[in-house]
Amino acid sequence: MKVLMINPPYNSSKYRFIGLVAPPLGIAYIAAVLETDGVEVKIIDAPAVDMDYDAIQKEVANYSPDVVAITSVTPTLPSALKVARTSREACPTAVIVLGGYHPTFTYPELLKNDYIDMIVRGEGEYTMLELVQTLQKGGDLRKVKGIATREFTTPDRPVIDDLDTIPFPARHLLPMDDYKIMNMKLPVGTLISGRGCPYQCSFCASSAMHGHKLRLRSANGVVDEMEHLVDDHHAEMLAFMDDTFCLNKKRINQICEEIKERKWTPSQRNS
Ligand code: B12
Ligand code: SF4
Repeated sequence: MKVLMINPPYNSSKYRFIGLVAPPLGIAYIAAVLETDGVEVKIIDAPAVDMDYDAIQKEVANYSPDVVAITSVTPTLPSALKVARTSREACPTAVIVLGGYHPTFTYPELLKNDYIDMIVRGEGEYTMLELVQTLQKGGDLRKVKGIATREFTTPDRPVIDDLDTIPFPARHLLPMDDYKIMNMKLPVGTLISGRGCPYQCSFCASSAMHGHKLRLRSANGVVDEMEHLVDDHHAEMLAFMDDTFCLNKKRINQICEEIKERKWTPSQRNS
């Protein structure tokens, strides 16, 4: 099976102004899990490489994937829909899947578009894996938790309890040299040390997605990933993209202790 994952174009003058281009960790996590099962995966991060709709459509036609999987938050929805529609034109046999925060909560509306076959709701790692395995074997999609089609909606998939069991995001599929923060010329690495938040600020989507709960990775696993970013991707700046990185002081201290115990600082490692 060949899966093409796409972060659709997003030309925000605000983010251009502050010089922020960050990796789409969600689809990179899903890609990593698919790869552990031998699935061939490619990622197009359109905002990072300035790819327009025509170029994406050509890539879809050339790659001829079995599944096109597109990520979307609310502001990128129009762009995600355009990528879905043009992907259908370019590769009519591919199953077109949308996932991410916006599709999770608006799937009945989105499925009115006949160029979208399926929505993955909630965390995508194991839903996509099962979905791809089921498509490959010709099994019963009604048994895959966390999806919606025009014909049926399956029960929610419980959130992943132990985040340490997921592989690191498949950054080797991303254009790592194109990411930057505040236009700085420093190679940047982003990571997530936990998911969710116990609070419920009215403007925030976190608790709707994850429940009112913060799940934390172990300090050991987080520092392993920091090492991986510095050693394998030459990151000189690390940015945590958590909703609530500082909420659990004990775990922050554990991360600091773990860094001290390993006797390194990023600057020492790069010298
Ligand atoms: C880092 C970040 C940014 C960065 C970088 C964006 C990027 N490239 O990742 C910047 C600062 C640019 C940014 C900007 C904005 N952001 Co922001 N951001 C985040 C943040 C903190 C982390 C994203 C992340 O990496 N998550 C970790 C991964 C593992 O989770 P995930 O992306 O949700 O992916 C999982 C599932 O959603 C699902 N999934 C996702 N995509 C797909 C696709 C398929 C096919 C499948 C099957 C599944 C799937 O599976 C993934 C793995 O489990 C999130 C909050 C959060 N903690 O998630 C907010 C968040 C995504 N941002 C949000 C918002 C509102 C914005 C802005 C609109 C803010 C603004 N007013 O300008 C802009 C929109 C810009 C844009 N194009 O995204 C909201 C989106 C809510 C919504 N309604 O869609 C969030 C959820 C914050 C919140 N808690 O409300 N953001
Ligand atoms: S993540 Fe931040 S904004 Fe969202 S509910 Fe928690 S504290 Fe509020």
